[in-house]
Amino acid sequence: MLKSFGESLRSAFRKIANAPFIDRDLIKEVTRDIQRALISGDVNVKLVLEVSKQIEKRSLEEKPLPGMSNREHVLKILHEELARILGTGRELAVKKQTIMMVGLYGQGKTTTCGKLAKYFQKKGMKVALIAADVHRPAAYNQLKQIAEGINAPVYGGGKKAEKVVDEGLKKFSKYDIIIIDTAGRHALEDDLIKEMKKLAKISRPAEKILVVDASVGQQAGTQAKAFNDAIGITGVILTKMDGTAKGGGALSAVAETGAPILCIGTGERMDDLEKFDATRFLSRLLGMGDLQTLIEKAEEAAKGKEKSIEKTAQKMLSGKFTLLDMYEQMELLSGMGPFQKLADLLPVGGKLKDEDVHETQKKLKRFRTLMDSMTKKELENPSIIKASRVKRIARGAGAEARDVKELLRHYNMSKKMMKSLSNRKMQKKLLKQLGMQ
Ligand SMILES: Nc1nc2c(ncn2[C@@H]2O[C@H](COP(=O)(O)OP(=O)(O)O)[C@@H](O)[C@H]2O)c(=O)[nH]1
Ligand SMILES: [Mg+2]
Repeated sequence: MLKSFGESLRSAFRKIANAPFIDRDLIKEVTRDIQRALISGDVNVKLVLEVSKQIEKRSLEEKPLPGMSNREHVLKILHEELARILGTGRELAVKKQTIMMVGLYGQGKTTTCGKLAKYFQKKGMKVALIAADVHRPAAYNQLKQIAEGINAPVYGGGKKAEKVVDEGLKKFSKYDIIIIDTAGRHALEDDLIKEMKKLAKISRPAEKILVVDASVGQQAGTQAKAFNDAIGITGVILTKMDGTAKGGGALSAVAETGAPILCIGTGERMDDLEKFDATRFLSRLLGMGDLQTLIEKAEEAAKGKEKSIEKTAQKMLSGKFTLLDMYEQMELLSGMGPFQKLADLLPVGGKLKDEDVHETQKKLKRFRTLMDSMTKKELENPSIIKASRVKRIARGAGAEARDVKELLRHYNMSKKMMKSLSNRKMQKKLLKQLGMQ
């Protein structure tokens, strides 16, 4: 009999999994997995906390779409929240304009200058390059080599960045697109920022693009903020997405500046520049594997809940009933809307309407505190709790003696009910009410 009872509960639980009700524990667990996935993808911790808080809130407040399980519901919200921060990206306008590239050393600025030049050439634009990284002689040579490969003119070689830019702009005034490659530093330094500001003032670029290596990670947000504060970033290009990095730093950079991702670099060749696809980016960031684990974990959490329903049901029928059982039962009932049928039979809950659920949850909190200051013996056999123990428990929980008495009254009532359930007639009634007989 118990087995079939368990089976019926299981199938009921499957229904619950699809019911318009979200279990708080499940969401907490899923949210924790999401946090783990995002942090391992290099997303800024503060941002992760913000996002997960929002996911938790929305998951609890919003009802899943019809036909959508709770798990899918939470995942959908996760996707929406991340997409909201990330945006859908923006395509660079094909028009006459000056573009200034900024970023720290080695992020891929010079390479991306060449890629962008080629991209605009393919759109039929006349493109020229200016090498404003005057601090390293090799930088000019590097850009020259890249420019040769794509047949674009380049101006550079001077000692002062402002002068080079000024002269370059004049020289290329007939060109459609002028791309300015600037110097980077190993870290954000004052003179780098000053130089950026001067160059932006001289060239008045329509686009000020921050180039960020996908593996930069949490630092990306800090970098982006500094450049944005100095010159105002209009877009982000994420490079080295052909590597193993998940690019979570980009999420932080975008969140910090509000500037959209323009495209992504996927290799060292001049053709390795791709359109940004937010959904693809997000599934990479979370990892399909991670998403899979997330779903599996959520299912396991569901199974755990199912087991506890089964256990409680078995105890109900066996007549053995401790304070902990009562607590578990209340917890179950206040968190399980569709279990109203079972609730009808329990003295603790009766019919749990929304306001009752709220009341029960409040009571649960109170009871939990009281039970925390009880000994194992007292929890298992509350009949030993006499006046002196009542006083001690109340004191330990920072409560009044009458609170302990209320808990005991509640327990005794529940226990009586459980006892009566253990006779055959009541069992039959229970099963009938649960639609199992
Ligand atoms: N795999 C890969 N390497 C890249 C990409 N973009 C740039 N690189 C490499 O990164 C290194 C630094 O690039 P560079 O353009 O000199 O960076 P800069 O210091 O910011 O100008 C070079 O070896 C590039 O070939 C990319 O999208 N994928
Ligand atoms: Mg460079």
